[in-house]
Amino acid sequence: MTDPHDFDPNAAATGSGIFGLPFRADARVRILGVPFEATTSFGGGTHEGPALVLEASHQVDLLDAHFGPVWQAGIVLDPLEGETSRTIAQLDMDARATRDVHKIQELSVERTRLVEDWTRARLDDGVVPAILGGDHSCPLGAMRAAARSEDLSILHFDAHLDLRDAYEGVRESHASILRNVLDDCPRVDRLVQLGIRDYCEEEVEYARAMGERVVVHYASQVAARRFRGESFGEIVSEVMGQLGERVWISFDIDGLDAPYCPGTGTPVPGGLSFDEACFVLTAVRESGKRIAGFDLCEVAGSPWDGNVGARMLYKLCGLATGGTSWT
Ligand SMILES: [Mn+2]
Repeated sequence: MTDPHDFDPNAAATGSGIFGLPFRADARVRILGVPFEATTSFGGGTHEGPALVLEASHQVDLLDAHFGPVWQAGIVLDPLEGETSRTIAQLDMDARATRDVHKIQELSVERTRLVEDWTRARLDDGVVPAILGGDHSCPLGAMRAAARSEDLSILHFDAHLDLRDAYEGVRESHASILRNVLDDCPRVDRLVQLGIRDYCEEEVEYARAMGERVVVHYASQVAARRFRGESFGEIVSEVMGQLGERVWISFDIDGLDAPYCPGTGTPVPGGLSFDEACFVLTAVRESGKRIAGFDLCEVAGSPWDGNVGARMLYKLCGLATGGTSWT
């Protein structure tokens, strides 16, 4: 195959690229694997997330149920042995080898700088940047780059608020990511959180103190509204109204119910089903919002975890490129 546009989407995946796709210089989505998990508190393995998702991606059928032939837009995962991912992998190894929180923080800051530089270059190129973690501290630099000169709303799927001031002494922790984004990025006008069901007092108070800038849809409240007869569609319409016109999607896989992500660092029962999460993504598309970029984090463990992660990644690519269903 010489011209990557001649790619046959009906054949079994043969290429080694993500989703079995050939490399395309004109790909509209560029993904950076960030194999970093220095601050994962319980259950390791998220530094292997990019490799796990890459391997599982070869079994994803390319005509997506919600977003159609997403592959046509071109999706490229920067090589995991490429310079940026390799440097980050080394930082991750150094960070996991030490118990010194100052050292972990220092290495995390360097990781964030690399991610920020990479993302800024992709935005300058006019392609959609995507971060594939790694733990949820990984996309901080990406959101900073995306919110540098334009307003940005963040749609955040997670079991956790991730609004801690610092966690285990490390500012750039997975449990502090959204607080860091709010602190570092004045142009982030809105944070809307879904799937939330595991948090501490400090975080709930912080979210409240943020006023309209932070909207939390606690899973328990969403469930109660549905039990009383409101439809999920009505609730999702409300969520769309809370987001600005330009959106970053930050997707911690543990926003999904635990059976979809048993190997993730901190699985929590309850939360979104796969179908519900897909419904939210299609609502974002239908609302006509612009996707600035996205991240998918905390995928770890078994081939099943990789499978779910790869399928969600493909849908996120579909949303980012405006794909629509064929059925
Ligand atoms: Mn989480």
